[in-house]
Amino acid sequence: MTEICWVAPRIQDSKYALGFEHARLVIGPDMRHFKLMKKAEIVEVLEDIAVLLELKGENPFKIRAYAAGARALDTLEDALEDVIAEGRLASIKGIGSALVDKIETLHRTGELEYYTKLRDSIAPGLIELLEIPGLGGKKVKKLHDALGVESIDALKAACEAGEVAALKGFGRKSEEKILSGIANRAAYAKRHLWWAARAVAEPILEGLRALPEVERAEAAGSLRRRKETVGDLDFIVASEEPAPVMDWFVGQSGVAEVSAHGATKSSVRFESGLQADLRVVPPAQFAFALHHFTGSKEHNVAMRQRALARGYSLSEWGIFKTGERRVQDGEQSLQDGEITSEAQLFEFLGLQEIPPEMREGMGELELYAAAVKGDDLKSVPRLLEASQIRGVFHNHTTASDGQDTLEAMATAAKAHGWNYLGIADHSKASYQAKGLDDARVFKLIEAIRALNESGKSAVHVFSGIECDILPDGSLDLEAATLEALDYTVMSVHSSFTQSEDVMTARVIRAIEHPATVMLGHPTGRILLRREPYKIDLQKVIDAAIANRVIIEINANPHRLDMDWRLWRRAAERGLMCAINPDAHDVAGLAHYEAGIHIARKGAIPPEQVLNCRDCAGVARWFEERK
Ligand code: DGT
Ligand code: CA
Ligand code: CA
Ligand code: ZN
Repeated sequence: MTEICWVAPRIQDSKYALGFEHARLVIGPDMRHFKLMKKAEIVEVLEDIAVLLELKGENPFKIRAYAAGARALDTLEDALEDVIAEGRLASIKGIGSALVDKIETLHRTGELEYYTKLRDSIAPGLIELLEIPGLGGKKVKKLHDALGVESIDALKAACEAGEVAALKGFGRKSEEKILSGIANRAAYAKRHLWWAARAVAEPILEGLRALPEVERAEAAGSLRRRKETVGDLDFIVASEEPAPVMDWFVGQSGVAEVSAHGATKSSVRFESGLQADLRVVPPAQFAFALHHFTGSKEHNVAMRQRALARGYSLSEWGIFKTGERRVQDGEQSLQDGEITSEAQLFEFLGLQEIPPEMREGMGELELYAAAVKGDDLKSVPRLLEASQIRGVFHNHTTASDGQDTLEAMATAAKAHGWNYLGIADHSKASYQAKGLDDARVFKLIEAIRALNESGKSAVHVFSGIECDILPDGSLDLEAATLEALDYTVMSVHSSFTQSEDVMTARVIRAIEHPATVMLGHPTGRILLRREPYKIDLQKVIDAAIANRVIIEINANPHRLDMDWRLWRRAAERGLMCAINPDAHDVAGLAHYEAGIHIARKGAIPPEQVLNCRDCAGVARWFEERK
């Protein structure tokens, strides 16, 4: 369960943050901490119960009652509070009498004894097996009954012995799938979402900075470079008195294990599995240590080579004339002689300051070198800033599987300081997400028009749709419907296992449709959970550029595709991007920040980010596309 516990509370709401296609068992102690449980969380508990009952081999009617109850609750149009307050829960189709009490209890207290007891009655190893893609309650029960499998290790051994392939209802293919699921799970468990890691790092950083002995404290490593996933946290502190800082660090609440407690270096592991390193250095070394431990390794190698070529050796301790002590003053161009900041270190080596996001050893030194002389400032990337964002696209409302209304989302957009908000609910093929058919799209367009004209919305709302790209590449809605919207986002939500050729042709066909404005989450990856589907992204990028289609940066911290590694080249070739939080509630809008990090890592110039345009500029882009 490591990865689940890991997800910060704001994105804990799993499948709702991700879209229905990621429905997946989420059983965690976190559930118990909620008071006044939200509808989405109750749906998850009911779904969990159905799976657990399956695993126990209970009566199918009972199982179906929970599954049906979950579905009925999920598609409930009215607010759950109201339905409960008016005593209408029992009258809702699909919610049996046995469920009414349980739903009310969950809603009121966030707890359900029946659920807790059920979970506790099952071996934890079996519950863990449910995390492997493709294994539901029924299959886990079969594996347990037939092979006595009760842990992931045992399942792996059974697969390797060919016992699973021989089982009725499994076969060689599903054995392979289970094995790759187990391998992925092990790799995923080693890393953590950036968003979740940041939530852990922030209070630690605040705690360190509040210590009287601490002069400066920063989080370095991949967290500072804003990588999409983080292996461990790296804190660097400047202090003359390391001992009390170390003691505070290893004594923090939540520390499960102290792996090292040294004079200047300590390492801890939190209950969630995330580890953190702390290094305390004398203030004069801080800039060097911060730079070194920010990395990346590849960036450091390039920096060291540059220093060597100039007759210096660079390390976390400082910069020395080869064979001598640390550079203090004299021939150096530094005003005050000392290097006390990263900017000065870069300048000393003839570089503009390289932002941490760009320090991935992908040629950044060349990009930031010439500019110091002032003759080629063009070559220094201008990275996107949060203050340049004027609105965001691709957000869901209660019209499909969002948790908040159109009006609430617009109000929240205003609170972010934006001028506009793009709505893009699901289309009908995403039936589990209550996707809209053509008629409902027209109603939504009308509702958005009315809201804009009423003057009640503080931001302008653009009407859009997240329209499914069907397996053959055709679109889920009529061309006339798509044309009536301000803009469209086309996404794949089904048939993920198509061959690379078929998937690539499918997506390109959608890109070539005249009504397509944006391509949504182009790889379907769920970080640390699901691999991208097979697709030739270079061909997709070519098609998008040729057709002036925007590729989104899906800013949901679980997705973050298209990947930043592809953006640098694609942006140079003129590809436009939009930062799309894919928010399923008002809190989800804040994820745009993770999208900014990807745009920065991808060095996408602000002119190529649609969100930097004002309302009229965005409207013009949409209009010119038609
Ligand atoms: P992570 O934790 O796997 O997400 O990635 P990082 O980049 O945070 O790596 P980590 O925590 O192993 O080390 C932090 C930084 O320390 C790393 O980015 C660069 C520096 N560093 C660590 N080991 C080496 C090394 O062997 N050579 C060089 N040049 N730098 C290193
Ligand atoms: Ca690290
Ligand atoms: Ca580390
Ligand atoms: Zn989607």
